[in-house]
Amino acid sequence: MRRARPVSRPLIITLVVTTALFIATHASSAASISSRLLIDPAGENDGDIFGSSIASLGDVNGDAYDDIVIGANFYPSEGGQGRAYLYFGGPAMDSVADLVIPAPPGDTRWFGISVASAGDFNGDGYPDIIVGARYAGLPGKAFIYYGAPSLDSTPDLTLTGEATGSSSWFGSSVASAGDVNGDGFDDVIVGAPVYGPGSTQVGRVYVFFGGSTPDAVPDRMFTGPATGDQLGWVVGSAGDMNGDGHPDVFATAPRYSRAEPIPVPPTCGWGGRPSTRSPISRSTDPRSATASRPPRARATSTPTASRIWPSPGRAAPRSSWVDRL
Ligand SMILES: [Ca+2]
Ligand SMILES: [Ca+2]
Ligand SMILES: [Ca+2]
Ligand SMILES: [Ca+2]
Repeated sequence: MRRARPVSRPLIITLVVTTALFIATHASSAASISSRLLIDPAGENDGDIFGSSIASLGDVNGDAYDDIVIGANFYPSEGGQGRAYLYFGGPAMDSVADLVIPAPPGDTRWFGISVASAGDFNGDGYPDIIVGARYAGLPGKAFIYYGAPSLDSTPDLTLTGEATGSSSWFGSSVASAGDVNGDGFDDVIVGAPVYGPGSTQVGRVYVFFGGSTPDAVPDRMFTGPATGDQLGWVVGSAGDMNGDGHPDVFATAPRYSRAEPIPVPPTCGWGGRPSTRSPISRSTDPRSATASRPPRARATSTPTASRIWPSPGRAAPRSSWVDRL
């Protein structure tokens, strides 16, 4: 099993101001941080919203230097399809994009509204890239590009939101989830914050398990419990919050209302781990607002799905959710 190459962790501070990227680096101690401009890429056109998203990718091309991706979801201008740009690190790095990723053919509006590392989704040793396009049709899409010394701008896997007859904004948020199910392949999480039959906008987030030949079928889904919650505005890896050796994930529901008649207050994330107990079907979980498809069978290491609820009397965050895979 090949894993992602370790990513160096220099102290890097990034600041995006309009179309300029400034990176401060070189730190021998917290008290002696100096800074200098490394690169300051700019968008191709006024109004293309270059810099609306940005992320570190790790070393996607295997040259031992970490790389970044920047989104411009209005490219060429407002109402356009969008673009994403890769900049390779290195001793001779510059502000010229090393790979321009155009919006894939078809209706892929707002391509680049979210960008992130996908971890090593296909387990080939190179970190991969995920780019969201929340107005790619009504459901929205997210595209995964595999890293390689000669990576290209053709998506290797396309993830599509659910068809409900209204927008779901699938791809508004994307992130690596880490290897939540412990199978040796990194996984991704995608948010669809306005998902909801009948435009209820409960929101839903999806976890897709990586693999040597991964598919585009979501392996876990978590749904906001009430109309207007918009679960999935922000998604990401939470590290290993509960110390069980498996990375956890989070998602936010910024429109959650305290006035909602929810019998148990929400908590804040999902913990990944291989199954050591009987799975709980969300379709029969009375706390689920929307029945979910049953988990896809895995040959090994099938996670479970059961929510972690706060202890009686313990205050719980109101803007996010906790659950356990
Ligand atoms: Ca690199
Ligand atoms: Ca990879
Ligand atoms: Ca995995
Ligand atoms: Ca954990």
